Amino acid sequence: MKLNDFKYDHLATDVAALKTSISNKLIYAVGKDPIAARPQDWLQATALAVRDRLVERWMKTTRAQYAQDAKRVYYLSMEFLIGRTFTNALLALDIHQNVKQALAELEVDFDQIVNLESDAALGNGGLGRLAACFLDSMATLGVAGFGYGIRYDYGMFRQQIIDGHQVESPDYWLNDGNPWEFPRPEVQYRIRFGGRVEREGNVTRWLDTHDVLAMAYDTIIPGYATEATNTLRLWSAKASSEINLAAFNQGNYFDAVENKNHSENVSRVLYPDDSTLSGRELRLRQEYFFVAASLQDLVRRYLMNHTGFEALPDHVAIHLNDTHPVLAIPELMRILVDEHQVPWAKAWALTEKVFSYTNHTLMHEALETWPVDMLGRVLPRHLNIIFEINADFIAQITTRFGEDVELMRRVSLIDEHGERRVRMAYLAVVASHRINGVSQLHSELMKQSIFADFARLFPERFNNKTNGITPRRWLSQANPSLSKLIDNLIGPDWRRHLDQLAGLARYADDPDFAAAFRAAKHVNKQRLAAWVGTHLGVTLSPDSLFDVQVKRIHEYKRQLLNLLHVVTRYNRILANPDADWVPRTVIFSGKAASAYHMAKHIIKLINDVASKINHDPRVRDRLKVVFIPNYSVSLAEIIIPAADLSEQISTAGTEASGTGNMKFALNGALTIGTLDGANIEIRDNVGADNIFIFGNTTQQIEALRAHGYLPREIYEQNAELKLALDQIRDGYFSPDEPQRFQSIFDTLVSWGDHYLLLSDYASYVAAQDRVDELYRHQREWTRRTILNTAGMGAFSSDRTIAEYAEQIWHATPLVQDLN
Ligand code: 26V
Repeated sequence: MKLNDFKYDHLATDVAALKTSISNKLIYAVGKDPIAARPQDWLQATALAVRDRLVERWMKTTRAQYAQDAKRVYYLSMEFLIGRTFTNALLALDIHQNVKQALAELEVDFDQIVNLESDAALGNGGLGRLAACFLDSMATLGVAGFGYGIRYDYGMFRQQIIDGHQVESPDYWLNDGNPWEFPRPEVQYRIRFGGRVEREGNVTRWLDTHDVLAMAYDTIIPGYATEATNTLRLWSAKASSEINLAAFNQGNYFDAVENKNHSENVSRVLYPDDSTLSGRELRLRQEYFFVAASLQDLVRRYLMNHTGFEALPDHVAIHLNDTHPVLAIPELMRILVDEHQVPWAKAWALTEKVFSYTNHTLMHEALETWPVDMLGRVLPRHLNIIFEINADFIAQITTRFGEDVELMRRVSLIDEHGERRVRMAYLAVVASHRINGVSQLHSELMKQSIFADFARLFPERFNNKTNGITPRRWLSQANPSLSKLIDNLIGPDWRRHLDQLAGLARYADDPDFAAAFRAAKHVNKQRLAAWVGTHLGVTLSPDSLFDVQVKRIHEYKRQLLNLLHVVTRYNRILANPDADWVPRTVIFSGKAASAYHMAKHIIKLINDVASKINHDPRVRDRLKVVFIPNYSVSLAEIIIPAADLSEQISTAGTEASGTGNMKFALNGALTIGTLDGANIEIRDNVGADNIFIFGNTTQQIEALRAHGYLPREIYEQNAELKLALDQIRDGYFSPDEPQRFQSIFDTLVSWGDHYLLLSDYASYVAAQDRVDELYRHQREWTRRTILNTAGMGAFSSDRTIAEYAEQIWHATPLVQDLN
């Protein structure tokens, strides 16, 4: 058929057209009579109607990419923490009002159906959410970016709090279907595992493998205020032979499908532990599974209009989001050398130009290494290739530095202490032309610590790209009341040019604007209070100061330090009930990895402290503590805009960047924080007077550790701290089981206090006193919150992506002429 003959409806976005589309979808796609349709059916129908309106731009973008032979950026990530898509799509199409109106005319409650959408929670925390913000910004900037990852059947577990304990249950997010994805059964690749390697002269063959199929599912990623529209392609495992026919014919139906189930397990569930590497074989198989599918896919796309691989780095950039996709490196070498007979040295030169890598943590427990034995069993050819890369690298070092055996041992891709293991981060560094950290501090520490030798070997490769967040989701969508206020003052373009928020600064002293800013915050606090009232049956006063710490529960993030302040405040209130207290609501939310016992114990302690304080009649409205269960992207969108105070209190040198810190400050919360990660850059941008900085610096922390840190002395010398810790130890908060929190006491007082909470306690409590003092002066408080929002322009992920595109990927945005 000629393209000219091809006709389809160009879909309008006025209310009448939307009404017709939604009605058609309900009847013809969902198959429901409007009389019988449930809200869930209306959501499905509306989502499909909205999705249709994205498809046209999507196809135009794909054509433009081909026409311009654009350089594609492939962002490989084990995690994409997308959250909900519906309102995001409405914003991209600028049809929020019209859809709301169309639904109203159909007598459907817009807010009700919005809240029925389940989150795509295909990520643990910061790293996965960053990947989602980056997709949004790549599309918005017109970078030809593709996300590649895994379509987990089960995302991040659901957290319930039962009797104060975290209880996990599976997150089957696909229960109601996923209207945003397009299954692509025609896009399937064979993924090989196991087997053996055979060499014949120059030819290497990988034989007798056990195969799984990877099938593509595409999700549209719309840009904002542009027609540019990208793709997130997620892979789902399918058994390579549906059923075992021999078993089936003998009537063994269960045996017949067993192999199918086994193969398909590879994309079954997201690993929910982001604090330690458990080294499980299934995780390794997941990593290879999605990397191998993605590389076959992108090589096929490249070869569609290029011959030979000479030009590969001009058209392909592959970004490794942490080490999880690092097997892409030996996989590309295998494709080039074994399948396309590119000479090894040539293949390596291409590989180095194509790859770049971001490190997201310095925590030793989270750095990936895989046992050589396991890797050899699962991926024998890749292990050979890694050994060969290592041999070349060590030879290169020898040429440059002579036979420095210590150096070789330190930088080898193989850790030879005990069981031999492959160091994935080193492999990433050796193969990437650019390596970045995620804040200025983190990028410096990375060069001084885990990659010190490599920073000397390849100084030109190391650079910083401070994280950012998408203002579309994290201000425009999450905070309509503040967004409207900003629109009225400076117009709507800040959504695309966040620097324009600087224009708010000159209104910081304007009493009318300050009152409106405060009112917007109040609306958000009421919204959260209503949510908590409905879901948890706890009454919160929007007039109290909302003090919020939401993030994964981890010892280094120091939720316990926050809790020590809470207990201290409680004791002070009891000791001095008639003083003029600033009422506070302290809000926690976050998940603990299921195997991380201390983190789960911290959750129990938070809940026990909350229950004691909230039920103590002497406290009344002066202090409330709540733990909000099942933290998620969509909960963050309600919690963060309601915060007055943002808790960013990690031990200096441990939080690589943080991105929650940015979301809070953008939404007009003041930060109480350490000089860690991006907090430092937030201080520089919002002004040191407008943030509560406390605690030891990275250098001071290092010095304390080096000179024998003695937490017990601090405990003995600080009466308020001692009281709080003794109460925790003696069962004051756990009368039903007085010993319950002995181990938390011991961790801090007797076993070294690894994250130095006690060394920062006094300074933290003093900072909290300054918070109270300022909050009493509402005008001054509000002035500073305005200056926070105004100062956050630099933390748009658009800025971050522009830097990546220019300095790492060398990818110029598409020329967008789609009309
Ligand atoms: C680590 C691991 C380790 C073992 C296997 C499973 C697994 C899964 C995820 C992770 C991720 C840990 C790294 C991470 O999330 N880092 C966070 O990255 C954010 C974005 O750059 C940054 O803002 C946070 O400070 C950093 O903790």
